[in-house]
Amino acid sequence: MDSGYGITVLTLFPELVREYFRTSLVGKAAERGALHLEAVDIRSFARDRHRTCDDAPYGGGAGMVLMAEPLAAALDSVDAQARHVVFPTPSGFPFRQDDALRLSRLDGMVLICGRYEGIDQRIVDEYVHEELSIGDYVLSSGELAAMVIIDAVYRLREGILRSESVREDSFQDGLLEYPHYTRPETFRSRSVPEVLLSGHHARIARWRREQQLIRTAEKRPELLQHVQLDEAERKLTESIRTKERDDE
Ligand code: 6GU
Repeated sequence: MDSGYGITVLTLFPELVREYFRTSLVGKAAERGALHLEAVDIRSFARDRHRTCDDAPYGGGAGMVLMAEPLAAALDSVDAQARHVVFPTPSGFPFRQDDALRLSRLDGMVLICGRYEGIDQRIVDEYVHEELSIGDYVLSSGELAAMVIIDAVYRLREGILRSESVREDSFQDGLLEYPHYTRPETFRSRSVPEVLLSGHHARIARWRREQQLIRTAEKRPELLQHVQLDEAERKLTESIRTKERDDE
């Protein structure tokens, strides 16, 4: 199964990224030929004998900035002008499930891992199609964010290829997931909810939907704006939100 989906990561820590490729499920998918993975060492494109890849920012300030020249050489070596280039950065647009789905429908991507202070803006202007942030906190460099993006994208890609259901995922239907249980039936005097043992599929589906609504209303009420609710569901979530306001 070769989908032709190609992922290239440009990084100063190629061993870190290769270890992820080697150890994780995304690596197993690559072994099956479902996608192609590559980590490119930016440092090997440095021009001086010290292999310098970063320098102090013009205008002053803390930290170091990835230099344009090694990065451009690394990008050219993977034919980045003809590919979709993603720059993970805390200053990017928020990365969400629908971005993962959109990226999974392309034929691959090139990810640039910078230091958190950033990369020379001229590289962004010349090569980058989108800047994505994985959340409102700052990481010291882009590798972990790139791995997060790759994981979210490749599993959807596999889902599409195997026409496997990804519909039940959190966020795929705009709600958080319902709780899961497996054997044993009682663990430290905590029993599995009765309904799940009933074999009554309609009741189980109703209970799960209700749990999703309760969890979402409690933890992520802002997500409910984008979800179609019937009258009873609207009342349920509203009662939770009212209760939370009263508890404050
Ligand atoms: Cl994409 N990169 C870094 N360095 N920090 C982040 C981030 C990305 N997203 C959130 N924090």
